[in-house]
Amino acid sequence: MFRLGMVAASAVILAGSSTSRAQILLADSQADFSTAAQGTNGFQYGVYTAANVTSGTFSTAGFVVVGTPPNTYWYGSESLGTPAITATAQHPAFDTLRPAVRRYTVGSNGEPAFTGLARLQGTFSDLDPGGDTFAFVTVTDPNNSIHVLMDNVIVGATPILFDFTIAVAPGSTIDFGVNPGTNGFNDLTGFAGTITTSPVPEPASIALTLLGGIALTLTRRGRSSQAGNGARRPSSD
Ligand SMILES: [Ca+2]
Ligand SMILES: [Ca+2]
Repeated sequence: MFRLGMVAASAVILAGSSTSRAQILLADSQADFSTAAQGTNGFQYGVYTAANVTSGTFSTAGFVVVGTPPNTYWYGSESLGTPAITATAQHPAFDTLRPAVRRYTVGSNGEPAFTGLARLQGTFSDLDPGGDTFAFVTVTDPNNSIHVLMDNVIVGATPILFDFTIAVAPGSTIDFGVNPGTNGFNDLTGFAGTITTSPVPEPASIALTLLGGIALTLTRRGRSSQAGNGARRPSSD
C-alpha cells in the first residue's frame, strides 16, 4: 500500500510540472492556412525571385486569391494556374521556374514571440505522378544564418517525411518550398507541416522523474521477490 501511494504521488507531481514547460504548437500549415490576407497566422505565400533556388529573396508580388470558397488559394499569376499554394498543396512557377514558398515568420502577426529550439515536422508528397520536383525546408536562425535543412526530389508514391530541430527567435523565417527542376509539368506537391517548440526539461522535473523511477523500481522489486517466493515453494516441497 505504501509503495503504491508513493508512485501515485510522484505521478501527480510530474503531471503538474510538465504543464509549466509544455510544447507549444506555433504553426500547423493546414489548420493555419488562410486567404484572408498575407501574414494571417504568421504565414505568407509567395516565391523566391530566382529559378530553382532553395534560398533567396522572398516575394509575394503578383499573388492573388482565386478559387471558390471554402477552397480558395494563393495564385502567382503565371501559366497553367501556377505558382499556387493551397491549404494542402503547392506548385512551383511554370514560366519562371521559381519555387513556391510557404513562409512562417516567428513572432509575426501576433504569433508567439518564441526564442529557443523549434521542431519542424511534416510530409511532402507527389500529387501528380511523373515529373521532377524538389522539396526543401529553409530556415533563417537568430543570427540570420540560412540553413537549407533538406532539398529532396519527389518522384513516385513514397512521401518524404522530415523532422528537424533548429534554433529560432522572433523574426526567424521557416520556409517550406517546392522547386520545378527541369520544367513545371507534373509538379503538384502535397504538404502538411507543423512547427512546435521543443520541450526543455527543467532540473526540478528531471529530479521528479528520477523519484518516479525509484518508486517504480521499488514496486518492481516487491513484485519480483513475491514471484521468487512462489517459485521456490514447489522445489522445497
Ligand atoms: Ca510529380
Ligand atoms: Ca518539374
